[in-house]
Amino acid sequence: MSLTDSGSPSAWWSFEQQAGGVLPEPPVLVGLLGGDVNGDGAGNQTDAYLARRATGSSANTSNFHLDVDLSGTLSESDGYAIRLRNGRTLPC
Ligand SMILES: [Ca+2]
Ligand SMILES: [Ca+2]
Repeated sequence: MSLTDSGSPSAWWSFEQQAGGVLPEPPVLVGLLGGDVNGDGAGNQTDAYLARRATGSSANTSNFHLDVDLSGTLSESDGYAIRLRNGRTLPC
């Protein structure tokens, strides 16, 4: 399986199987957008709000997606990183 980065600010990768086996479906596209903590495909004020609301908490199984700097705690630095990505969207 190969991984191809589109090179865009948001990340779209395509996976292609190179040898052996048959993929049951057409190639899979996976979109990742830093700062899109609610997974709606856009970095916006909702993401910033979610981060701000959780500031001061420890990361756990229900809020780990808000710990964008992977520090183990939800802090202003997470909110800042999320706000930096405000306005970005995944390509359709
Ligand atoms: Ca979002
Ligand atoms: Ca953090």
